[in-house]
Amino acid sequence: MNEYIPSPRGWVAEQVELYEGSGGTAGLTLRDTGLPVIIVTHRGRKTGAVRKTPLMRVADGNNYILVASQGGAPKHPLWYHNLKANPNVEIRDKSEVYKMRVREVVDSVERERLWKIAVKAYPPYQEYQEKTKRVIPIFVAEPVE
Ligand code: F42
Repeated sequence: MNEYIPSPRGWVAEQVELYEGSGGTAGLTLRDTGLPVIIVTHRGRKTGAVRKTPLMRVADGNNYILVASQGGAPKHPLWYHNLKANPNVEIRDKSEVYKMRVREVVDSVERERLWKIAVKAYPPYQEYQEKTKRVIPIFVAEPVE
C-alpha cells in the first residue's frame, strides 16, 4: 500500500490532520467562514501515493460536486489530473467516509445546473471563474454501491 504524502501546503496538510485526526469533529470548515469542507482521498497518478485534498462541501443529493478552482489560478490543481487518471476516491464528510467514483462534468446543461449549486454553496467560485480564462472543471462524485 503506497504511503500518504501530505500536501506541501502547510495549512492544507494541517486541516487534513485535524479533520481526520479528530474523526471528523474538528477542522470542518474553511478557516473562519463557517462553510463546510470535505476531504477527498485520491491516488497520485505519477507517484501512486495516497493524496488527501480538502474541498468545499457542495452536495447534490447523495452526490458531491468537486470544483477544481484553486482560487482561479491559471492552471488546474494537480488533484484534477489524479481524479482523471483514478476516478475511485473516498470522500470524508465529517465522521462519514464514502467510497465514490468521480466523473468530469462535460454536458453543458448538467454543468450549468451543478455550477449554480456550487456558487450558492461557495460564492467565491464565481469570482474565481471570472478572473481566469481557464474553464474551471467540476466533477460529480457518485456513491459506489
Ligand atoms: N481547492 C480547490 O480547488 N477547490 C476548493 O473548493 C478548495 C477548498 C478548500 C478548503 C479548505 C482547504 O484547506 C483547501 C481547499 N482547497 C480547495 C485547496 C486544495 O485542498 C488544494 O490544496 C488545491 O486545490 C491545490 O491542489 P494541488 O493538488 O495542486 O495541490 C498541490 C499543492 C500539491 O499537493 N502538490 C504536490 C507536490 O508535491 O507538489 C503533488 C500533488 C500530486 O497529487 N502529485 C501527483 C502524484 O502522482 O502524486 C502528480 C500530479 C501530476 O499529474 O503532476
